[in-house]
Amino acid sequence: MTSPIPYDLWYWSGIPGRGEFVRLPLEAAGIAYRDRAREEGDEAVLRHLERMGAYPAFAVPLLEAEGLAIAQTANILLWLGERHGLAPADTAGRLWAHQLQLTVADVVAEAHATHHPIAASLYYADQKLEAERAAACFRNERIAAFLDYFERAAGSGGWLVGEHWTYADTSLFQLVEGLRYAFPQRMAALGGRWPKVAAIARRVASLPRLQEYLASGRRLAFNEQGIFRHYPELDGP
Ligand SMILES: N[C@@H](CCC(=O)N[C@@H](CS)C(=O)NCC(=O)O)C(=O)O
Repeated sequence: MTSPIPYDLWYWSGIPGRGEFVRLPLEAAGIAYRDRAREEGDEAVLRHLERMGAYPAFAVPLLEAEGLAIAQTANILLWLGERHGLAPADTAGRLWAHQLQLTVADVVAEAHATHHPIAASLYYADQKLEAERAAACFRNERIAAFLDYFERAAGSGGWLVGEHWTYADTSLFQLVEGLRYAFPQRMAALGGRWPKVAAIARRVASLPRLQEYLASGRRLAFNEQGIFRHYPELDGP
């Protein structure tokens, strides 16, 4: 069921970033939304965050929908899951999808820390040596630890949770895409280690509305301003 009034998504206009974890289920479910920074520029995001009244958000993504202002990616998805049936309705299933999303968020934070291990406010060039050490650990230990986990966690119905796609699946897709972009050599070296994860990612990309979205100009390419960045010196087999 789609709201007659498009939702407002606030997220930086030039990167897929954490906003993409919200865009994907909106797009896959055909839920109308306005990508406000892409219409009005990133300054509008800053102005909006400064002017929020009750329930201010510290950072984007921020989704405003049906009188609510919801921040924190996993929180937004928890709400979308409940409101639009993009996750199981029962407590155990709802918490399971949320738990998987929080784990995706952990990987996202670690992936960001590979190129910004000291501080997000410093340039990459100013923390390059530390980044090389952080990226080596992430590449050699953490990618496999997390994806082994998602492989174990995947259900028998062809998706992470239950018999239908949920926001956990769209997030896993985006995570795998991001890791492939940032660490192509390492991901290739790990090859077919995660057949269920790879199948879920393929299934997500084949969802009819997502096929259309992924081929459209609305889909932002990964780049070196975002969370998943490809710096050849941070990759390796
Ligand atoms: N835990 C938050 C993290 C939000 C976050 O760090 N957003 C970034 C963009 S991806 C940001 O705008 N950060 C500004 C800041 O931390 O000052 C979430 O998952 O939504």
